[in-house]
Amino acid sequence: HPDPAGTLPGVPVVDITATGPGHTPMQQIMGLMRAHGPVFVRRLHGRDVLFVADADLVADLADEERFAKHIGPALENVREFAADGLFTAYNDEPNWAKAHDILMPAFALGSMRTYHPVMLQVARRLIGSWDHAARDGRAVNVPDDMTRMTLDTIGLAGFGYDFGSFARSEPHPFVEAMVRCLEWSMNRLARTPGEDDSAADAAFRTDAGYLAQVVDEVIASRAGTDQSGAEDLLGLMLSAPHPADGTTLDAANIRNQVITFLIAGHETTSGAMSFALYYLAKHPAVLRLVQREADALWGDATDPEPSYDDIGRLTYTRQVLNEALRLWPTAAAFSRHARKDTLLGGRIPLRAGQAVTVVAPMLHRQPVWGDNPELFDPERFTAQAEAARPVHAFKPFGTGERACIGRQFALHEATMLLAMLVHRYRLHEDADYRLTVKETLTLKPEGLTLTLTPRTPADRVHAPLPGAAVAPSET
Ligand code: FDE
Repeated sequence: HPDPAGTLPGVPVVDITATGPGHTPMQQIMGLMRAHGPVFVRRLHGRDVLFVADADLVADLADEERFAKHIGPALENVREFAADGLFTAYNDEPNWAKAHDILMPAFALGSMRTYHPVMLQVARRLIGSWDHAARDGRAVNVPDDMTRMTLDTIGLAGFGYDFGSFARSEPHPFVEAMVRCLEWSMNRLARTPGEDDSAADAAFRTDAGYLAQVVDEVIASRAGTDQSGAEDLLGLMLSAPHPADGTTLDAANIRNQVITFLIAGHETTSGAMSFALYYLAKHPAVLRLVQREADALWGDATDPEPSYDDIGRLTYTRQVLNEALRLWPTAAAFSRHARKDTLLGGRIPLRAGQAVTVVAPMLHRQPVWGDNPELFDPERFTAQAEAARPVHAFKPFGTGERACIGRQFALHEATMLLAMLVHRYRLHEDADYRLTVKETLTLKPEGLTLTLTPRTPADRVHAPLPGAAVAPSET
């Protein structure tokens, strides 16, 4: 069996067979890139993967004429439970284009108006639970609560289904099963060829069966009712005809889409909000600026009513989120393959079908980001700074026609929640906390806790926003 990657000119090959990828394979890849540079081949049990983070090579990979999304081994494993759902469908699988065309309108920026009230409703559940914790002087577990929030949001906004996560002391069993499925997908990559782990596989099948069963309940609670007015994802899937051929999605595909959205729509977004809160707690000056932005909108209101339009005004909050996604893009890697034989970046020969994996956390630390890429600095995302940077230097949402369909959804949800939280609470970090990034295919700050105290009018920031027409009054 030929070993094409190993013969790539000037590309180092690093064999990790002796240690294996461990439980944090992404951070291992980051470490190897720090040692060997932003292009290398990782060899594991004789299987090679070409990883790149070099900004010019990533820009080249974004060329849709020459490259397309690749379903690599990790996504092949996820296919075992999400099949031809949008995230894991092959490019030429007819259900990809069909579902994409039917669902695109539901994710256009304007559609966020529809989801806004539900996002707000769930944000208030989280706040209710954090108010309790604040009163009792109890620390909150940030990633757990962010996951409650994002699961309830995608469930309600997408499918009209209430997971009721804040009424449970433990995560919803759907989350636990799903996380185990993702872990299985990741751990299966580390097996030696021919190695089978039938206990793990059996547990996986039980979990995958449970996911399918929950999803069937979600669908059943809707099917049979009149869907003609339903604008959410499930309503569209059950009723909207494809613009070209007038057919609707079949039942098996709808199930795969629901599983896909429940996974894609909550793990990644909750991780992004968790990292943002981590950095805010560590950077009081930045926190102060986010608070100023929220205070300018909502003043001393004890229960502000953020409007849809308010979220578009939270530009600094959005910069903070982008900067958190730069350092820890929660869907950290995506893969591309060559459509035909080509030279990547004019120098690395690739055969048709050969795959390359983009390592976003390292792309986001390349020299185009300046001399201190490890430094958390939301000023990197002012409109001016963004305009000065190559467009493909920031890729937390993938690229091209297979890029994240949920991007606006995630950003609207996360921006609103962050602003509401900093408006309401002072955030106190646990001084002993050291960032440990947990990997379950997606990334999370493991065990991050915060303690909260309610902000009072005296805590409000009364400085005008840059460019604000009217300075807020003293009270
Ligand atoms: C997608 C996505 C991506 C791409 C991948 C590849 O290429 O392979 C990425 C990178 C992402 N995504 C990311 C992210 C981040 C965040 C925060 C998110 N994401 C969020 C979300 C939400 C929702 C709902 C979603 N998301 C969804 C989704 C989907 C469905 C997909 C697939 C698309 C196609 O068509 O392919 C994605 N996402 Fe995301």
